[in-house]
Amino acid sequence: MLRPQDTITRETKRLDGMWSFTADFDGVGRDEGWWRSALPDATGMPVPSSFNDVFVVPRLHDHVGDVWYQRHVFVPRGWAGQRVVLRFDAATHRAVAWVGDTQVAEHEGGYTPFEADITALVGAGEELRLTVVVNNELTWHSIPPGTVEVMPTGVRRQRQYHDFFNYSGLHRSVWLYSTPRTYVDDITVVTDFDGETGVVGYTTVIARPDTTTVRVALRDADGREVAHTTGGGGELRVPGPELWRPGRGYLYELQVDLLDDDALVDRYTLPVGIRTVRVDGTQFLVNGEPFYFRGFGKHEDLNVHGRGHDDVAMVHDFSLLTWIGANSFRTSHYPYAEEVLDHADRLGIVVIDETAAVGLNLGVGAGLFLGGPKTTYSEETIGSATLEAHRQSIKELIARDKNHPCVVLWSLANEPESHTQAARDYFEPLFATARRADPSRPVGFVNMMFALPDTCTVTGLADVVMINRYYGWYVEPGDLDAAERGLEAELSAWSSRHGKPIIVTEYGADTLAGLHTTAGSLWSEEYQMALLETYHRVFDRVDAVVGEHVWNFADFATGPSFMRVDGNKKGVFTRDRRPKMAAHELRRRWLGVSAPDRSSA
Ligand code: BDP
Repeated sequence: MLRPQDTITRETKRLDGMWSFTADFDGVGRDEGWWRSALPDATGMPVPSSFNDVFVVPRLHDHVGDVWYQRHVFVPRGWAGQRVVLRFDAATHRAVAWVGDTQVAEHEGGYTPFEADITALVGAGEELRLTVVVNNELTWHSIPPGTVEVMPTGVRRQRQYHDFFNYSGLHRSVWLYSTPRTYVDDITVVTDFDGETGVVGYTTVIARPDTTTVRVALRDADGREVAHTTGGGGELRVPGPELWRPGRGYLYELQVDLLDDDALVDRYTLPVGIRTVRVDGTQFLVNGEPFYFRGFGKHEDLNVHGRGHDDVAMVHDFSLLTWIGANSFRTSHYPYAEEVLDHADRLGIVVIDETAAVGLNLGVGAGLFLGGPKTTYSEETIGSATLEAHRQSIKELIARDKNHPCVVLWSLANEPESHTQAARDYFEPLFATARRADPSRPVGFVNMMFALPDTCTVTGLADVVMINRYYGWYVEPGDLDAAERGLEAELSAWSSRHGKPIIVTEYGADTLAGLHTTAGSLWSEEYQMALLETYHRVFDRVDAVVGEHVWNFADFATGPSFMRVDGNKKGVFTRDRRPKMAAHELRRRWLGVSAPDRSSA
């Protein structure tokens, strides 16, 4: 799905800023038709943001149900004769949108975009009323799953099976944009090499092709044309290309022109990085060279903003990644804003792109903390309806992110139950869906400790082994000798049993910034540092390990739990992005800079 874009034939209007907002505490808005007029008791709400933490209202912080957003917008006069589209970059977790009195869109899934062609409903120069209801309830049929409990007081409470706060709302930009009536609807680019020549394969989808022809041109970063051709699909060949490499995100620009005779009908431009990704034995190859992942699992999480996208915070996070010497991260545990992937493309930061399928494991959530059902895969829990939502989330993720050179690997789920035949049956069709949607990238999922090398039924479907391990924390807490032995034994077993590259996608320890102890006890900065050092010694001894992603980049908000003190504290940075001691240790390991260091490197 192409992003809105300004070109000679297209225009965008970003609808960010203050919207009218009402939380529907009584759940009456849909019956009362709130989209038909001004929202009752409305207040101002900034978009994008999570609605939860902007106000100091506990009831809103914990609200489970519908919230309503509304604003008026003018369709520019200059858009006469154009196609007009309304686009939401994300509405977490589902939404219905109206233009005036007419419903125009309905979407399930909180982290992928959706849009509606509203040309027939609006005229250029007219003002329209835009209303959207966003619902944040997690059920057995949603990705991620959860259950909603109605308390004796009538208050609805969300039970969830994942370890981060259920931030909700319009988390990303909303757009009105124009295209010509005949337009470029989609582009897919896959790059390869033929000897010293870069090959940019492309296909296009043209809406209402009529008598049009497609002309494509590829320009280098200085704007010089390096190749061109015509046709709805084909190949561009680039002798001696500048490659997109980890650490150096060189981007070409593909210009797709739609022509009627010689007249330009539509134009869309796409950044293109020429690179390959392949798994060979226990190696993960980028451009044919072994790549080692250094970095983090992250969250889109910030004080007050919640999960609302913010360019300032994003650029700062990337700056910290560079400072510490990270070359990659995982979009744990949901697709991140498209701006994030654009920036990773530009900087050459490698991304493991994950769906929002987290918590498909009742052995952990229900068994340990929540009570309730313990059979993960069943029609009463994670069943065929969940599978359909999951399949759709994979398709939408790949449709959105397929052209980003930074994305090298799809992660279909985080820590699902994966030691049973039911798990294998559930995941087989999902791997097939991902491979059909994108034959060019490796596919995997993130394994948790209940499924070991000889009992995991799903790893056989994956190209890489991604595992989260907490030796020295949840397992053998405080005993780093035992942790070292346990981790090494397990990694060696994964290596000999599966012969695939291993990325340790999570390892870490909760750490209270400022807590120092000579004994290096749990929760201290000393312990976090010692634990990371222990893991690193082991990683360096196991050849098949091709990546280390510390959990987590920064401290983040969670739901209430006796295991959490004001959120999850496994960050190497605090929530306001100050380094803990371990950050200096990572910088030493990843960049060779001795800690602490005051140079501007
Ligand atoms: C892992 C989960 C992650 C949690 C982490 C933790 O993948 O979402 O935040 O554990 O417990 O199991 O800190």
